[in-house]
Amino acid sequence: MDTVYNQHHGLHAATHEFFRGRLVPAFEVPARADYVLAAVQASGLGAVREPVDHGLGPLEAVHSPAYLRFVRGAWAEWQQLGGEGDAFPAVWPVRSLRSDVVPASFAARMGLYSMDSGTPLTAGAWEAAYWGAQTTLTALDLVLAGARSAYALTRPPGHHAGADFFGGYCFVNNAAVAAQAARAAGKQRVAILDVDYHHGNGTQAIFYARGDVYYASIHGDPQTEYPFFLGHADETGAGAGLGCNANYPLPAGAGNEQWFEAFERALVALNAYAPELLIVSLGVDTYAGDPISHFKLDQPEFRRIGQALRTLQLPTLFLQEGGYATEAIGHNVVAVLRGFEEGA
Ligand code: OKP
Ligand code: ZN
Repeated sequence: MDTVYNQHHGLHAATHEFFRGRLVPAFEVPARADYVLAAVQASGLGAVREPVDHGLGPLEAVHSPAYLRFVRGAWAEWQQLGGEGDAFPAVWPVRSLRSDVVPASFAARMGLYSMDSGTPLTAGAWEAAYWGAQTTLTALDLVLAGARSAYALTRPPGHHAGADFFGGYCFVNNAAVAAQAARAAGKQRVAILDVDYHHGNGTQAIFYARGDVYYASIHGDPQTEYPFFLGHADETGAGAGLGCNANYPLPAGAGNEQWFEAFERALVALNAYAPELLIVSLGVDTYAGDPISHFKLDQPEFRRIGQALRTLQLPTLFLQEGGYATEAIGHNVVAVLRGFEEGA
């Protein structure tokens, strides 16, 4: 299995993020990808390739052009205002406020186009997110050209980003960009399976009313876990997408057995959808050693995840999402990819 990787991710290097009202050292850091790259190179899995630039078009097929324009220019605006350090939103257009008028104020637009204050907008955020999407699209090309699977080694992650907002460390929704590009390339039914600890609210929302892209996620129960406001089991899709969204929330603290029970139910339902392509939002923050998440998966389980995914017998695109136990991410990701290559 080949990997697509880009160095531009390193330009997005937040030092701090807000946590419980204080600035704490950032969790979503360049070293995450460095560790994964080292593990991939040591694994002999396959070649490591560079992304091909597909331009803004595939991003605009998922995100609003106004949102993309804002993120692209946000750092320059922030600098113009004399901003010091990374930019954070602090005010949001919640219920009873208007979100149909785009304010002139930068602070107001930061809120209009975001969902939380936990996502530092850095000097290189746009560049990293843009090339993350190109990395994803290049890995998709490998699969569309007939490869059994490919892995997009990207950061920042993408699954919390919506059509017109950033959040949860995410700016561009790579899974959604890939699914939409696969549809444009002629795949009729695409399934996204999100195994990150956190519910992929952005991905779900983008395809919620569509029958051509199926979304399934196993994640920490939003009653207590980020992103809190989406990811419940009764969210099954709307309109043409009814029955094409499946959430498997599990309580914080869930371990190997509980997680795999839900995962296997998700695989059965996804298989019944009969997709032509599988996109895996591969977060490994389900690991017991993850510093911000609360499932208890042990290292051998990651190989089992890959083995189980292979049984679907689908062209499969793996996309990197979360995983914050920095030194363990590489091992856990490679274990999934190896498990997939080897089978049971
Ligand atoms: C992104 B991905 C912890 C508070 C939660 C947001 C977590 C985003 C996770 N400091 N902050 O799904 O791995
Ligand atoms: Zn996560």
